[in-house]
Amino acid sequence: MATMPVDRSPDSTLALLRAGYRFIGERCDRYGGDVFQTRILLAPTICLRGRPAAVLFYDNERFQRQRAMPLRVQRTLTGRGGVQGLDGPEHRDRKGMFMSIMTPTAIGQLGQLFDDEWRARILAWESAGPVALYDELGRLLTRVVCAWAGVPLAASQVDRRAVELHAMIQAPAVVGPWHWRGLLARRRAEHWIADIIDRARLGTIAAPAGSALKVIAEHRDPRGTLLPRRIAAVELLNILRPVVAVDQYIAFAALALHDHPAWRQRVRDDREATENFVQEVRRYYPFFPIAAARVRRSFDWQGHHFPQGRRVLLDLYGTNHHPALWPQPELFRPERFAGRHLDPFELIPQGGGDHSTGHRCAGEWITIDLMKRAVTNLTSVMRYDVPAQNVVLDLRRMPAAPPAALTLTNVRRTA
Ligand code: HEM
Ligand code: MYR
Repeated sequence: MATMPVDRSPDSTLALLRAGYRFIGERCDRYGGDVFQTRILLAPTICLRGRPAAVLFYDNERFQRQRAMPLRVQRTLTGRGGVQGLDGPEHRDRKGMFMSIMTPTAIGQLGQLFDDEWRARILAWESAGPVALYDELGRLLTRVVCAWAGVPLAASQVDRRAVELHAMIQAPAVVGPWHWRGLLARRRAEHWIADIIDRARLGTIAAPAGSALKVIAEHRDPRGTLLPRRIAAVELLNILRPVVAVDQYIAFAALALHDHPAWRQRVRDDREATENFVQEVRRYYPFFPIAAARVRRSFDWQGHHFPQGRRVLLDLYGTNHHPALWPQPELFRPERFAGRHLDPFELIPQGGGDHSTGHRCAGEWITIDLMKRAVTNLTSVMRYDVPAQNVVLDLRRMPAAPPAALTLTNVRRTA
């Protein structure tokens, strides 16, 4: 049996929160491999990165999600009782519910609403002062996703719901006031959405066929039972919150266009270049750092023992920056995707493996579609200046901070 390198610190939770996205990668580099053990949240935890590790991690026979996600993440980001923590037939059924919402027609409708809103907002941006892109997009996506999902939202409520959805995303990996803000935001948002689930079930809100509200409010498990109202709210928020979170990737795309101006021309009227650019944004920029699971039954892998119940973390960011998969990983080079066939375990910013049978992100196609549209809108529908500003990627913060800082001036509509 090979000895798994062990991080000597008695507990590395604070080190993880301090080192952020590079925590696993730095230690893997130090130990000269892609696996080590440490203690996180006072319990032994195995950390992994790379393609073979991703293949292992997404094997449902070996890993389960029950009790995998730290409570502080559930209480803010994901909610409790939702799809992320289910296994086996229960997961298959709940994931089927999500995937049934993601038809090409529905994704196209969301995209059309997004483009229409974006074009309408340019007018307001033209006459406004500096545009804080991330905040603007947060409100825009909140309006768009609620309209798409069938969730009624008064114009006066847009700001507060956008702030709540952002607060949940910003809270899981911080301590103190920003964490508390996320706890409160989740309580309020679950209350808001549970009430809407009740009204959809009573028929006092007419949820359109195929909308997320209708599908989730009316979903019956294999025993024919409706989801408890609080779980239905957690699941509907599992659509609303991450669609709003796409604003972070769009802000990263805007930052990449600013830092690599030659790509502004290249992506214009070129679908393949746009696709490659968006994939490189998802690979290069830090967002969802780590996926978590527990060993279902003891096994050995590459000579290392994985005991039943052990928590295992897969470094998504580190896999997207692994030199064996991505030559010169710290360079932003969209052309690396030209003609490259991607298997399901290489580019994993939104998880790996299969969407329907595993825990890979249900919203990956939506994310890519919205990002492509955003890149087209930023390059072919408007022009703008990016005033000198200090936009530094801080990999110690999860999620990384800079998109919040990106500001545009002199916005003009061009098409
Ligand atoms: C799961 C990332 C957008 C819905 C996940 C996972 C990651 C992720 C890393 C977990 C993978 C795992 O546990 O192995 C992201 C990122 C996004 C994004 C970075 C960019 C904003 C979306 C969107 C939606 C969505 C737009 C819905 C419209 C979900 C759901 C799950 C999930 C429902 C749970 C899947 C399951 O447990 O089976 N996402 N996501 N996400 N995501 Fe996303
Ligand atoms: C979503 O809302 O589900 C998608 C985007 C969330 C990004 C959150 C980034 C920070 C999360 C730290 C969690 C650590 C998980 C072990």
